[in-house]
Amino acid sequence: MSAPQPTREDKFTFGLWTVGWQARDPFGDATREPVDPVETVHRLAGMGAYGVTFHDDDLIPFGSDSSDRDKAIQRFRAALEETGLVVPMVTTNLFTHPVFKEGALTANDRDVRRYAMRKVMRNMDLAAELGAETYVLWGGREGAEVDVAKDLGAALDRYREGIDTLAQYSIDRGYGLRLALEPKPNEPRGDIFLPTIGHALGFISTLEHADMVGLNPEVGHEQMANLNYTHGIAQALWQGKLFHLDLNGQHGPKFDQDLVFGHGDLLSAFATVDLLENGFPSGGPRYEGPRHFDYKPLRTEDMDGVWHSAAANMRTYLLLKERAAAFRADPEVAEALAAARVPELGQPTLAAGETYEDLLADRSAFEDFDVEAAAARGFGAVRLSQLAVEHALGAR
Ligand SMILES: [Mn+2]
Repeated sequence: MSAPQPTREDKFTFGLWTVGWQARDPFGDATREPVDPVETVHRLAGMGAYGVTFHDDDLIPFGSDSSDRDKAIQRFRAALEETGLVVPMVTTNLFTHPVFKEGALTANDRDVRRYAMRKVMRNMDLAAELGAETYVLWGGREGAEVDVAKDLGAALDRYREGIDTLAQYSIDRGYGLRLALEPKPNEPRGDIFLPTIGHALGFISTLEHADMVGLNPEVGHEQMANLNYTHGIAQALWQGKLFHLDLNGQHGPKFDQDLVFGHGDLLSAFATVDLLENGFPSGGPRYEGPRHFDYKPLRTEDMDGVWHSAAANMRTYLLLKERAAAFRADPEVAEALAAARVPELGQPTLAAGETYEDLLADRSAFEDFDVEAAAARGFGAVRLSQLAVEHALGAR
């Protein structure tokens, strides 16, 4: 099979912190040197990426004075201009410094909450300057290990206050930044607030500016909670809340692995790419944003391995895109989908203009409905599953 080459049109983006991860883990020291963000921009551009994203501290080391800060931003901007890479999303590090050990926007310590809010606002200024459209908030330290050490209701009040204030800031400054919450069930905290896509969607509905707050769901984070990522982003998309996404790989419920996209549950990755590229079979909203990779090159890798892993994310995505297109174009798949009555689900249950009174009067719907015959019908889902496997394996 020939290797598809990534181009800008594929809209692949990477966090500076991905290839820049020095592979420090709870048990071991860094195995790699830091990477200059300017080098990352040039390397990724050379591979066909579309853009980069960053936390404030990825670009401007925590505690930099204003002249060092200006210098870091200036060098980064020059690299963007030279390569044409864009910055569609920016986020804040509210988790590394020990000041955030008990939380940031939901810390018990009010001074820490005020500091966290200022840290986000300062970086929203930079995000807007760089033309970003989405501002991600991952609350890695928003949570607890000890239930009675938090007022859980007040924590949600403060979370809502924080997001409402930041949304108002974006509106008043004319930044046009939409906020995207990133759910995660645990790690680094024992339990993190807004642990899944569903929790976050419920929370967003309580916000003052709910219209400009959506989600940035990550593959591994949902799979850590033993949930189906494709189903999760499908609901976010259906509710107009899929503002951005983090693609990576994970082997089920265990620590956050941040593997290369497709290097965990490959069939789930196939379904994810099929949804992103081909949409819902019956139509509806489509995701048009960047295909953003949030992964960590394995700790075993040297820098050659790091750049190889960056390319692997894009290559796997493009291969799955080809395979998903082949699946959708296969007449046998169309026939199997029809046999499974998948297209029928796109038909409203009541006919146009039909009321529940009409339904009550329809004897064929109930009194004369042959329940046993309907119960005996097979749906051929295994046949569809095998067709998907064969297409994913390139056997068809
Ligand atoms: Mn992760």
